[in-house]
Amino acid sequence: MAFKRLITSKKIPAFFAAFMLLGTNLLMAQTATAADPAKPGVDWLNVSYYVLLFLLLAVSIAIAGKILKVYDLTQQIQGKKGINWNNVMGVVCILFLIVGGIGAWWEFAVQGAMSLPEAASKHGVKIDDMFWTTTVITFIVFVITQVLLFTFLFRYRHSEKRRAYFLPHNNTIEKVWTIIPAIVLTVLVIFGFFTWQEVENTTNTKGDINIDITGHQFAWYLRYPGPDGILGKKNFRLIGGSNALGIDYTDKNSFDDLSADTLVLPVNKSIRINIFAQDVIHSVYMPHFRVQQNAVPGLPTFFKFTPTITTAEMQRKVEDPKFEYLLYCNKICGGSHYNMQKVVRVVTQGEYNQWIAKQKPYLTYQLRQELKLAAAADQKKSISQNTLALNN
Ligand SMILES: [Cu+2]
Repeated sequence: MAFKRLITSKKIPAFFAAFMLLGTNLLMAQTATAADPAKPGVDWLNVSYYVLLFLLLAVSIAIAGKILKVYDLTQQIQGKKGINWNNVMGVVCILFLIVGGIGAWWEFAVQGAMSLPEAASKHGVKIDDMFWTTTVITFIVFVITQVLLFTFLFRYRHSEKRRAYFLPHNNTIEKVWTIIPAIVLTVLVIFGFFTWQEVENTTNTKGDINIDITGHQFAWYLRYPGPDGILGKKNFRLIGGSNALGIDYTDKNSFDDLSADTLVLPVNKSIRINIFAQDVIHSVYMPHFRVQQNAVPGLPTFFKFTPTITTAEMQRKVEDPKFEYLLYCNKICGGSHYNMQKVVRVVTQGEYNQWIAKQKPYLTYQLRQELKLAAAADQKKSISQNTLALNN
């Protein structure tokens, strides 16, 4: 009874209509904003205009609903039938299916291209294959179920002339809707499993180039190995003064390590990024390379990938000479989280060699002085301790 009351209440069609209108209005606001290239970002004036317009339309629908209700009641007082809300509901369902279908298609056609930029790494192509397979399968299921749902709501709406067919149980239907989704989901899960195995490639964890990426509120530190190709050891206890990463200079491999502002990567070389965090959780996110890995304090991780398209090539592809790949933080890590990004530049091996030759050593003059002072202080301490011990 409660369900019948809900179905026959005029609130449902009003809700459907309002929902469709909100969607359309927000999309219009977005298109209107995007249409003006001189104004990047969200044009809030435009958005508020459409939000107000939406509220106005919602109020109008509510008023129309009230008027209909009054009309309905007067008809009933006069002994007439009044409005058949079941028919109204049925028609609204069909309208919702048509408008919703067009909306879903519009969303895909206009904004689909924004969902994933072209993959610029070897494994990215495999991730995209998986993504599109899943999208196509779920889209087919979506279309079939929505068409059936709303068509049935319309076709079998309540009618005085028809008695409902009572179907307590049907084994065939149970089998079909259990076995088919089980097979499809198993295929998708296995596909995902093998793709992930390949991406992680745990049999060979070494990269052609090893780079440390350390997140802290609110920036990324980069450390490249020097000519020896090996990154020196780190120890969080040594963090302090100019030694922001806590590099251990008892390890000779640390002496030639380099610091860099931009993450520059040679194309078609396997890159291993070692991921660290110094305070809270951050996340290394490079959408074009389909790379995302959490940076967790106290839990060093790594990710290996091979960039395949240089920045210059991508600039030509997207017809934007200012295009840059970016490294973002993808965990909301605090107030300036939005600012935690770095330019990533993929270059040829020759350009990379030129660039790396210009990078400054992490061991700066200031850090050397600090280390000398610290060593001297240590020495002084041990001498005074020795003297104390002798005196006693
Ligand atoms: Cu962050």
